[in-house]
Amino acid sequence: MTAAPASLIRNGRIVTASDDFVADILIEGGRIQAIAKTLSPGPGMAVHEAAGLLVLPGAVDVHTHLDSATPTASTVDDFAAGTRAAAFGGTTTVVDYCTPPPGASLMAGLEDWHRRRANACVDVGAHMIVLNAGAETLAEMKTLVAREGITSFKFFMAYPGALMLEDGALFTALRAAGALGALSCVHAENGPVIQSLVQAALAQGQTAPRHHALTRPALLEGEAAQRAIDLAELAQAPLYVVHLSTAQALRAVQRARLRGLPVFAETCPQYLLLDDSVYEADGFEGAKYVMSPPIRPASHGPQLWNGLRSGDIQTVATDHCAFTYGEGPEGQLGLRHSKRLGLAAFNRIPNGAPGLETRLALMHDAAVLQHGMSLHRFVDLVATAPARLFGLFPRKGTVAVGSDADLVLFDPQERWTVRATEHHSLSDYSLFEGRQITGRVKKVLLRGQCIVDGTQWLGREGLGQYLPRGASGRI
Ligand code: DUC
Ligand code: ZN
Ligand code: ZN
Repeated sequence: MTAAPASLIRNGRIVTASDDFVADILIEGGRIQAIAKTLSPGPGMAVHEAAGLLVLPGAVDVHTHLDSATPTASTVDDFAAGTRAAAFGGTTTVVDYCTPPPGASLMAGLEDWHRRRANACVDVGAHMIVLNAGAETLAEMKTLVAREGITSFKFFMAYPGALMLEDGALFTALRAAGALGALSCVHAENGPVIQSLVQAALAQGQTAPRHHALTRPALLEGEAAQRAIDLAELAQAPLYVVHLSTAQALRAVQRARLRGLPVFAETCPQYLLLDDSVYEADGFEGAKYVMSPPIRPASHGPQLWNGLRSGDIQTVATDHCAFTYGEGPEGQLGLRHSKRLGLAAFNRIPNGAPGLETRLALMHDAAVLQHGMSLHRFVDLVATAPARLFGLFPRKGTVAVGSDADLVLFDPQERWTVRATEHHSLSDYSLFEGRQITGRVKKVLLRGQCIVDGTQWLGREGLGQYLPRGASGRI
């Protein structure tokens, strides 16, 4: 694959997790070749004028489900659509969850994932979801780390009978991952108790979307997070709690970190910016917000912001797991991607929502402008820390000589309004519809190639490369 021609970014304000200065950036061979106060373009070299703009590292989203079959439906964004949406939102690296089909080996699941990711428009890595802890699976985990550059695994404590590992298997898998130096990602919700609450709700005829949230109480995330932490400590496994949404789970993480345990946490914009009043919407509208964990009561958000401030939560990812609310224009996308699968009962509503395109701008607006965080912390949350934790730093997640020239030219002052009709996901709604945001992605470079220029798409399917990842870095 040939690298993009040499180019120059001139006069941008470069902001990384640690630095903030105005300079020029010379790009050659897809990498950053030089950063200096003034650099001269070579003959015919493309020059991107960045005066007045921030130059940020391409954002890194370490939690997506593209072209993925879930127990109830298939996500609507394939790698082409999902990563195009990512690019428009300033995300140039995605680490996606590979779910092996039921009964398939991890290697077969990975092969299938590689086939599906071949049309990605930005660079992609994979985490592997582990559905059992049998000897063959444990042996495959070893091969994935050593040979395939897959250095993180996800274990579910929810969805009994489908995705869940019961505690003994979870402990075995954690121990194996820890011994391999891999990072264990955990979906922390108590699946069996949720199942009991769901059955009780349905037996009483409670079928509306809001019962999704009512049957997955915050306590059950806190309980599972603490259990996962305890099991990981015993198993000597570094742990990463994905999509953390509650004060209880955060307290469990904080207690562990105070004791010096290698426990990390991720949250998502929807848990920081929305509250459970979304489920009071008319009719079936609440289905748009059906995800697991659900959107929580308003008291949790401020505590999650405190967790970001204190550093107990290190990353903000999207959990982009997009479905449609309708069935696409003239029904062309069909029911298999649609929230409407759950019209009759909330437990049949596909779990998940889109988010890839809005994360960077939302977090700039919310973290920097509304919560007074530094630009450095913002960059760390959406790019640097995820790159470090998932073995991609310093190739990704920073602006430095030798790093991939994945760069976002960002106007910190432009005001705009989120409209699903203008986004690039195949989903037909946004969790943040109508929200006014200050700060907008203007240009995006992937390994030196300009793939987004304003509203213009200059990228292409298949441009994204597979990212074998190294060992998780500690932060
Ligand atoms: N967990 C995820 O991480 N994504 C979608 C649904 C779920 O349960
Ligand atoms: Zn999950
Ligand atoms: Zn997810």
